[in-house]
Amino acid sequence: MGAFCTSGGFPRSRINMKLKTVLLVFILLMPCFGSAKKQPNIVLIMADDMGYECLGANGGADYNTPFLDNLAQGGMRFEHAHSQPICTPSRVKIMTGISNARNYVRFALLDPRATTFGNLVKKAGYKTCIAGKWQLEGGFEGPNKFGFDEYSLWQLTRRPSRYPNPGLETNGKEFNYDKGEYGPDLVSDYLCDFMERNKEGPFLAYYPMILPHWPFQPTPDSKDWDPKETKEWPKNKWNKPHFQDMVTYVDKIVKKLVTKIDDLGIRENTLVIFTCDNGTYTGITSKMKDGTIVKGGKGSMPDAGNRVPFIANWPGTIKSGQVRQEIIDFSDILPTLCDTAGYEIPPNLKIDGRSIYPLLTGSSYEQRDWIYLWYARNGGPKGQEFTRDQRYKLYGDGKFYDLSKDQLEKHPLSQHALKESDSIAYRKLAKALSGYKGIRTITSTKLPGEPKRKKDNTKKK
Ligand SMILES: [Ca+2]
Repeated sequence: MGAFCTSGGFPRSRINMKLKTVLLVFILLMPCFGSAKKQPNIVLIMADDMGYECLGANGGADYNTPFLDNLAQGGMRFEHAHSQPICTPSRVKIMTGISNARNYVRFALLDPRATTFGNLVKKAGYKTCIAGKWQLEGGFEGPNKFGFDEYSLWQLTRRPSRYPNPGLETNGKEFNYDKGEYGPDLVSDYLCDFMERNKEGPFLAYYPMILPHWPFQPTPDSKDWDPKETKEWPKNKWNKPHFQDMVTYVDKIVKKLVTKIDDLGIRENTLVIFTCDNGTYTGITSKMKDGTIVKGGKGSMPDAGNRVPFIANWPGTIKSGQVRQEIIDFSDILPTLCDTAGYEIPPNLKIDGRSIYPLLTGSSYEQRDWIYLWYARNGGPKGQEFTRDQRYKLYGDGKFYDLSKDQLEKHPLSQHALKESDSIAYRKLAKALSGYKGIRTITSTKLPGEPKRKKDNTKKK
């Protein structure tokens, strides 16, 4: 508009000069803008009840996980990653970056006062979505309050079937499916759609999978799949072949998501993490390629309960073919995601985790000497606890193990007859453990101001 060109009464030649100068500065700065690091997308996938032994890349012999094995080969695979022994404790820890000792209330609840990686990464400008299993209360608004713009979840407001013909809650509405749909297909379709709509990024897609948790029953790829099935199978029908089919389906869905990321042309700007919330169901026994037999240890403190698969893949940023021995803990995920997003965690959150972003990206990383785990399924004042490194483990009750010789923890070492190397480890872990003395201040399974609960659902068998 002419009015703009002559506003302020400047002669036209002076304005032209100014415009030229501005243009020149802009052109000079262009390369800087062009090369500015784009915030990467983050896809965090967490299987449900799929222990370390269920991954071929970890040496598992009973499962077919070709895509996950390739994903590990193309990036980083960790041999010492630890979750909590069951669902809610792990979900709370991974989402908040804080030890259960400090913020765990009870099973199937995420404290409404908690801050999650969804809340933080959103502040860094990310679009956020969660799909899969919720089981953390909070109603239709829960996922939004915890920082997720969108969701498609099982077990948010009710507990219908999760596999064939499931019921889901998607963005404030309940949906009931009855045309042979499979829950894991639906929630992963939602995530693919979310990524497509937000391919310009940055986005966070958090996928706490529904699979391969019991009930062990046919997937759409099983010979005996019945699209008319509406029930979750009772325990007496569960079997290992169906569990194996379900693990194969986990692999298939991860492939679907990563292929989608490829097709969108954003693979090199997307960090993909695959892990699991706890060990395998106790009724499943698996063989390793070296002949070792592993009994599922869900709900327990030894490795079979909380040592989990962990893969990080990011072509062009994470060097391929790495197998890492650093020990990592579920509280490390939140700071890692914040670091990836370039978001500084407010110090008042008092995170227990340590970011592994420098390790992923090949920068200098000060590895953990130990991790700490506190666990009580139903909350309350007292829990089991241990500190450990890759080899040694010391429990709060004083039991001390050398896992390199005794992974099943059958033979505690006598503290009075320790070899020098055992003794050094013992002192280190005892000192770490003493740092957590008195840390548990949550003594009730009720939230402050919460009305009397009817029946505690955790008492259900
Ligand atoms: Ca679980």
